[in-house]
Amino acid sequence: MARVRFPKSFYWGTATASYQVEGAWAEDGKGESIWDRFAHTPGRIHNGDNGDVACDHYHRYAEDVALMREMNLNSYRFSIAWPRIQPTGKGAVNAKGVEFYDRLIDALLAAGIRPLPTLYHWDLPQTLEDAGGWPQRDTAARFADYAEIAARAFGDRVSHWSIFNEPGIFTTMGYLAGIHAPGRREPAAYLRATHTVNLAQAEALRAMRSVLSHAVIGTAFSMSPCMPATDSPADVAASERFHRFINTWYLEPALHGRYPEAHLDGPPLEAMGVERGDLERLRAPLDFIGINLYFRTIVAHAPDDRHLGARAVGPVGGSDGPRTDFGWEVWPDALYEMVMRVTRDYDHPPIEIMENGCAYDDSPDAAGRVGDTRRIDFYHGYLSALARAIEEGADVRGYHAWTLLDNFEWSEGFAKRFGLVHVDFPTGQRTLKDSARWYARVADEGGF
Ligand code: GCO
Repeated sequence: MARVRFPKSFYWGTATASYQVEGAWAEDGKGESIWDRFAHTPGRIHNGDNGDVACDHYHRYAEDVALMREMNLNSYRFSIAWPRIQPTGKGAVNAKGVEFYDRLIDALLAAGIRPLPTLYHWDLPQTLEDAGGWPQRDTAARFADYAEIAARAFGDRVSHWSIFNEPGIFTTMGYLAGIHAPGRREPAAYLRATHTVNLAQAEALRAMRSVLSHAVIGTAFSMSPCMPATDSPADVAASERFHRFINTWYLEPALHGRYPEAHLDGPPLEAMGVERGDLERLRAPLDFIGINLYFRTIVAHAPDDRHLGARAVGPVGGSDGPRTDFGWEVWPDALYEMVMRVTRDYDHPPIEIMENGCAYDDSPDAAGRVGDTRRIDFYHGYLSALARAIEEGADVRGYHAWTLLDNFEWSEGFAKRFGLVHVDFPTGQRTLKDSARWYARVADEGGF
């Protein structure tokens, strides 16, 4: 008998992203994306890796769907590569790109697995970046066009959608820190990008709704509960500002048509390029809130930071829990805290956990077995915390482990393995890790 129980109708899934798994980067008419360009630029990615082939999911998707079936999963969160659908980010549709996702969606449905596509997991068509990228307001309109194309193409079989993946991360890492594509370090452009993305989220939602009145549409937000470094009033206040900034910058505009009060001097609307009437335009009544969560964040007052007056301190996460091979602290309560905060602040919205997982570098032993007990412990802890939140009233509909396959981990290349399934990159061979077998039992029994 299971001890930790989940609702009967719960979605058990895994998540992936197009650039991280598909490969086939220049096949069947696909256009170049900012991640193709970035990864092909020497010095950008650990070990000079790139996603040209990655897990070759583009060709091996049927095998991957069979693996999910073997794992008793009933939801698959994947992303659609915009440059497969519109190679230059505007204009005519590339039929062959659409056909790939047709095949994938049909295979999932035949296996009894809900397809949950994300429209944008960071692979912007390079042509649009050449025209200014996300800091350029017009990109929002281009994105809404693409969202409508996707809704028309797949909406007869897809009921649940995610608009963006982690808008807070791709804007910060891509336009401010320059660690992700397109690799720009431009504070002014970054501020404008955050506003374009918020506009794009709302315009895409409206465009999709015009075609699919009953679709269930959300976004996968990167979230991390903020905890003050000390109980001093300054740290407590800083922690709250930081929370508003990292967790609600793309959520408050959608649900309430306003930017959160995160900055010391209020949101820098002018620098963000906010025009008259925009705040109303930002409203996008999402049907669910998607949460991607990996760790908690410890925050201290930072007098030298003139924007937020706050900064994250210490290693990734806190200093009390064990660490993954990425150096991130394992702190299961973070998931409980975040889900409960969203539940309180937004009046019990439907929630889907869109990503949660860990990197451990375990490989097959001589007998071909991958004994990744640390990953089982991780999921055991986070799922227990999630079950507690559900017991206390959170309306959580599904959980997606990040990730199905070891894959291309952005600037870390193939060095960080997050998969439930081990991939031998030279051959593409897949091996279920012990964690995959454990997760399969959890999905089958609805708990553990
Ligand atoms: C993100 C992305 C994933 C990552 C995962 C591990 O959170 O950065 O959504 O694509 O691979 O989070 O870092």
